[in-house]
Amino acid sequence: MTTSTPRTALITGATAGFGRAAARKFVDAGWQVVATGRRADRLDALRAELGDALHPACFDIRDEAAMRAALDALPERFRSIDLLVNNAGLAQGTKPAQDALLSDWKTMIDTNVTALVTLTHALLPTLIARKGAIVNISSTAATYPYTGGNAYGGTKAFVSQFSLGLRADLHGTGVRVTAIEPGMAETEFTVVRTHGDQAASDKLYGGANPMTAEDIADTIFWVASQPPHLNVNRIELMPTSQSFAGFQVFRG
Ligand code: NDP
Ligand code: 8X3
Repeated sequence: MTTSTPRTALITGATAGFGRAAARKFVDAGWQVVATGRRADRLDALRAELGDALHPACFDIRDEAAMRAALDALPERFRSIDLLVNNAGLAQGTKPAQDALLSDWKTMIDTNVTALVTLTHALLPTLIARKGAIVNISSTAATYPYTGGNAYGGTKAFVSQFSLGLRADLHGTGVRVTAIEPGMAETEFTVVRTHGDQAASDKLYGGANPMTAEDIADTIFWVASQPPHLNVNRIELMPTSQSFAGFQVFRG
């Protein structure tokens, strides 16, 4: 009988939404998963649900020292990371730039950009050694501006361009890099964006038949399941109910 060593994914933001659905998907498919997030109770519940193929790592991704301590504390069998899924992220606020809170902008940049590059930088040696892969969760907001999208769209444009830049730099290493750019998907995203307004979230998604967390988890898993000679550079996906509108014109 032969036994193969399971591959290991580190998935950030695994306490909700895409990240939690992805953790379930990968463990169900035989992977080991390091699942991160701030909510320890959610991570503990996921560990109870998925068993010892899941290692919970509880830290605020903006706290570099906590991130490094969590990586240093990984049990031996979870240290050989083959796949980094940079998923943790958020939008904060829906107001136009002139009415937005600077603190919201800084939270988005610290989480969606600074933390993402810090973790990626820390794991690059391991990923190169293992000819691994990076999947970065960007957004349609990276490409299509909308009112109130300001700094959020800026952070996601960074994620998409950073992904392409990583591809260029990692040329010849065997490390694959993908940016996934989803449109509207129902998760806790809008409750977080509105600082806790569940009614606003229900209104946004109500009747729209949005994508689900599982749709995105399936996409992440499909990307990770491609053969080593094939790199998916970027994927943009939307619910069928969502499309594009025109430019706005101000007449004074
Ligand atoms: P959720 O709010 O459901 O999940 C976000 C996850 O990110 C949670 O697990 C949360 O964990 C984690 N997270 C946020 N801030 C931090 C932090 N400071 N430290 C550690 N973890 C953090 O949203 P989604 O699943 O929808 O979002 C996942 C990603 O997908 C994000 O990058 C988002 O921008 C992107 N996206 C979402 C879309 C959507 O329509 N839903 C569309 C396109 C992109 P915790 O709170 O426990 O720390
Ligand atoms: C989330 C999608 O359209 O709310 O990244 O920006 S959107």
